[in-house]
Amino acid sequence: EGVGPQEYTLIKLRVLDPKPAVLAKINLPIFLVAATLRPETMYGQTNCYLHPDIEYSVFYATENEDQVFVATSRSARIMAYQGLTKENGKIRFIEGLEKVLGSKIIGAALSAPLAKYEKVYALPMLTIKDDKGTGVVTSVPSDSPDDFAALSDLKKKKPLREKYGLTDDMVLPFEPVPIIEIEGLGNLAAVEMCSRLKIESQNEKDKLEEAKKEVYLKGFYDGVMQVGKYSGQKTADVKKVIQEDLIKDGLATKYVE
Ligand code: A2H
Repeated sequence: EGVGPQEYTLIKLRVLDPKPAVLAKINLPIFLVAATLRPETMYGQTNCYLHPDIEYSVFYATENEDQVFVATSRSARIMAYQGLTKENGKIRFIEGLEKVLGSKIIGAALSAPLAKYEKVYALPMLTIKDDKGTGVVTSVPSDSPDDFAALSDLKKKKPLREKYGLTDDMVLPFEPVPIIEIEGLGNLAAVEMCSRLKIESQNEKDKLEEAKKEVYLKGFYDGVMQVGKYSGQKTADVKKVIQEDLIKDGLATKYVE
């Protein structure tokens, strides 16, 4: 990290009706834009994460301003210099929505590109950093130990769900989806590593670091796709084409920071 620019794919998760109260008056398509390094894992999305205490900006995106994005204001500023807003370097916020706490959007129903689940939900993750990506993280618990740990916390702890106003149907039905086979780790690699290391919560930083190293390295290069158009091919070989497919279909965009 910190060495040179990092290219992310921004995955566009569309906010479905009924929209959360803060977004209810907006009459354009609204997207939570999640920064990922793993576009080929989008088949395994089960939810999206926001930090409840981070402030997000709601702003007009694309050169026609015909869409609305939700992301940190820091990332909005960067997007404005990458041609993702109408005027280079300028952001037009939706009136009154320059700063909205994540907690006000948590619970929103979303449509996630390539996901098996037709509808997923915005859920809280307390380890999201506000100075990386967009502050929006899409969740792939099959292949990301962080995502699996945060989803497991919510499943195990009813008081945690209640604290954020989540109903059981937003959390409990969503199981990790097998999408990538990794030699020695099976087809739910993150679940397997979390179990081997006995990871109990999203706060176990060191163990999660170890799990991530293992899953990420192997999955990134030698994983074999089990689903979708490129089933049977290696993750390293399909990452780029899947990113391009998503962009062509208007479901993603590139972002560099
Ligand atoms: B990845 P790097 Cl399946 N705070 O996407 C915390 N985590 C963030 C973040 C933020 N502000 N912004 C992005 N991320 C996550 C998929 C994925 C990711 C899989 C496996 C590993 C993995 C699904 N979540 O990342 O520090 C996003 O999660 C492992 C590192 O810039 C993004 O890619 O390298 C990744 O971290 C970017 O982290």
